[in-house]
Amino acid sequence: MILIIGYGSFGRKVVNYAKTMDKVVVIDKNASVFDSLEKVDFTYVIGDASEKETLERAFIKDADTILVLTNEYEINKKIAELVSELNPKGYLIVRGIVKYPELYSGIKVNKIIYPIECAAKEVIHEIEKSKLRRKLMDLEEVVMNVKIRHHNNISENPKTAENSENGNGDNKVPFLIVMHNNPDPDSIASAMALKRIMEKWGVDSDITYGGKIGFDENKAMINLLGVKLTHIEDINLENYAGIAVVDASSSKVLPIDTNHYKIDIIIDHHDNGDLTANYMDIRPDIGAAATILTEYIIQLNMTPKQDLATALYYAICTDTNYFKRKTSKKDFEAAGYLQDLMDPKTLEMIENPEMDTETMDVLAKAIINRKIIRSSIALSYVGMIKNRDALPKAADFLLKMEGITTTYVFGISENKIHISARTKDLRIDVGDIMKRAFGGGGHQNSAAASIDLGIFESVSDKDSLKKLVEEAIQTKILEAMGIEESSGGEKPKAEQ
Ligand SMILES: [Mn+2]
Repeated sequence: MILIIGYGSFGRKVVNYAKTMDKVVVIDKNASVFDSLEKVDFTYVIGDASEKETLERAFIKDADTILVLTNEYEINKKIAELVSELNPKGYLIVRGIVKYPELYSGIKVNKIIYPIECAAKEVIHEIEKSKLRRKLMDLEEVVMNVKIRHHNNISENPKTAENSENGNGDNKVPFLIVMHNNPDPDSIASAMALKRIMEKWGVDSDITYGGKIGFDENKAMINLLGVKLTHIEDINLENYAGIAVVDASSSKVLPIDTNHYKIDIIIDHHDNGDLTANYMDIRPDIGAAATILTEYIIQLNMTPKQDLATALYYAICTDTNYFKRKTSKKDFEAAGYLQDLMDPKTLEMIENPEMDTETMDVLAKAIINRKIIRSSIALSYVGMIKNRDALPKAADFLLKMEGITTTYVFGISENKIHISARTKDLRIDVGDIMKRAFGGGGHQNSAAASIDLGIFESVSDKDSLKKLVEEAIQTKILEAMGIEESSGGEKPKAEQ
């Protein structure tokens, strides 16, 4: 039972909510406050709650929660004292007054609430929402302006319009959404979301990318969710009136010449970008661009369909490394919202795609050919490879071996030696090692590099090539790690 003392304007509001939760008993000393009630759907007692008799009439001992809400602070204090005496186990909530922070000192009160503070916080929350609303109005305006520009282009240039009717439908679509090179789940999901938002406003868009779709998980995501992407090589940029960029704000990672093509929209969460646009929402404190787009979708009252919800959820998971990397409150909120809407079965299939036989071969070779240095470093040459994505997988895989904390896996593809490095040893920075040894790069725990095969290219004998490459790469790595080769190896064969 909830006992509420004080049926003024504030008490009344609280009673309205509380009666949906539990049985409610109300005390007020003024009988007239109950006069206006059309229907009495709670018990009330008329009397002075600072008197024991009144509280007993209101079954004080049965109350689980007691709220003291009158606006007379001295009386609230008196009541609180009496209540804590008569029902010491009840959860006691009292109305506080900012001016008298010490009012309830010495009384066992569980929670003091300040109605004005609560109202102010709610107002702040609304201000935040209005900012987002305003932002989305700006976004809509930019999108609509592109639509108009596109329409004018077609009417000014009837020849291209004709072409479009003759099967070349490209210029029927005003917007191009550009993802960064080698797009990751965050950029794919963000592009999907922006496309849906534009659709809501009646504007069509195509999604493009540069580089390639690496990783089986990303390929599975695109296939299972039916995402339509076009490679930049198959896109005629001149056909589009507007360009939007998601999950990127740096010209270095985009497949288009940003000096030549003006960007209309940038939505990103990376810092240090060099690009600008009419509409920019760049928030580096957020863990994933998908979080920003989820916020948009919620604000626009669009309930995302299962495919989009799954994509956005997976994007937030991967970009925050399942909430272990930089994750903001907003990322958790967005993921919480999406969790009810996404499809866990599809997600499971995306996260555990079937492995192709070549990747399995590379993993097998990485295990068989491994050389262990100083009992914790594994180096492995896997020979000729078709799919470079197998290297990071093999490097990850070797890291699971007992005692191994750092791995380097390398192989040859298209006249280059590719090296993938991983470590779980915090004292080792493989990003730095790859940079110093081969001019590569990456993070402390994962990095990669590629170098030209150079003079080795002329070596046609497989075994000699293996020996030469293995030796050259190993020497460079150990040198960059500051390990003297003669003292490091456990298999003498590896050191000759
Ligand atoms: Mn991202």
